[in-house]
Amino acid sequence: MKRGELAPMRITNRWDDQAITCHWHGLGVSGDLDGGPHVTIAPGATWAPELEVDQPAATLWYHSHVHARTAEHVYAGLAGMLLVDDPSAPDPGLPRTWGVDDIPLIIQDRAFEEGGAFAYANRGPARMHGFRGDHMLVNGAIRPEVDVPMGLTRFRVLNASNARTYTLRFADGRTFHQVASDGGLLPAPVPLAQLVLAPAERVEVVVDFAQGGTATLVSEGDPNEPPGMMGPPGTRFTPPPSDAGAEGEFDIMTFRADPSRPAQVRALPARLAGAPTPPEGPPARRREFVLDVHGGGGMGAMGGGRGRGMGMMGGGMTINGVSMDMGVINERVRRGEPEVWEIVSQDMAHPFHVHGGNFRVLSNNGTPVPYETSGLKDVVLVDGRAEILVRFDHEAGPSAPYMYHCHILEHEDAGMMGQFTVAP
Ligand SMILES: [Cu+2]
Repeated sequence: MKRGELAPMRITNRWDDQAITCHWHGLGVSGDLDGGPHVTIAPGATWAPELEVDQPAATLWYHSHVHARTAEHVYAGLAGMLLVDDPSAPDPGLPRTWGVDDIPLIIQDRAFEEGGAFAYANRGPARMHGFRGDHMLVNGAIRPEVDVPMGLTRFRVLNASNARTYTLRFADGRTFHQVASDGGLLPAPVPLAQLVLAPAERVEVVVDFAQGGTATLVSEGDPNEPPGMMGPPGTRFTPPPSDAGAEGEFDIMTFRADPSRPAQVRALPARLAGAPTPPEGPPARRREFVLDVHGGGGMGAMGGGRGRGMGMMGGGMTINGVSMDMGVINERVRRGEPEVWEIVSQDMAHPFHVHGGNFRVLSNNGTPVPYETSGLKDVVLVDGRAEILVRFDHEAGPSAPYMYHCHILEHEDAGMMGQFTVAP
């Protein structure tokens, strides 16, 4: 999509037995166009919204968002990457030849049945901790290899996994530069040796392959994954071997610098045009959101039996003590008014996502988060407490409200989600 255009979309549901939705994750549009749980597309039906695109260039995505079915839908494949370009912004000088030195990487973990179909079971530990597969897929291929030019390559990385948080780095330890986060370009490239990418987060990074050879992208294990949980019951876990060899580390994919492909871009720009620090007005209000996997008291009555029994209890996960109810508006927000939201994660880290616009992360566990390294976000991984500065420029009425929720999809489906309206 291009900034300034009215993008006509057509989404047809070819499933014959269940409704879907199409949520534009990260796109600033009103609630009726947002594709949340209320905007369902019946089997055989077509949804044709016109989306007014007015935001900086960014790497976004889209996915089905039916309440209590999102994990199953995204796992089955109802997700994709969505790019917004901004023709009115100055060219930042980054690699931009699509498929050559500007490459999308949609990272997902999957488990397979014997016949090759995706295996999925939302029960037991997967219900409590989220589902993790034992194979790494990038753009739908298992641990692929890709040839890149002998220069700078830009990767637009989306963690489209249901639950797995990655800590990404290269096996050879090379430094790379982050140039964008969820909401678009950072003010300047940020050098990194590794980065954490929680479910639904995006980063754009630039990697230098001028030295030639190969580089393998690896991840550390997920701190949210309970010990011994390696894929669903009944599937064989075959841990992918890693070049790096560290405990819990695994390969994601390999890049090969191709001497026959000359570099298109050799030098990283010092500044990235178009992302000044947004003004920070005084917040009109503070709200607190407490994310709880144990539900509204049910597990407490069981003596705090953590990690077991959620499925048997049938209890919901909660935000501020209540599970998602399609008929209840949990918060009412005024359009254009900055607010500070404090997100509290108990027991494990939760990636908190807000519909309707970007936010800034102000602090994480009391430590200020500089805008220069974080940029505009729509997902923040919270392990403890985080403060975010939100402001909504579009409206969402009670018939199609915005959502805030944990983006571990099994948590979202179990009720760790709430609804809010935005009105003048
Ligand atoms: Cu969660």
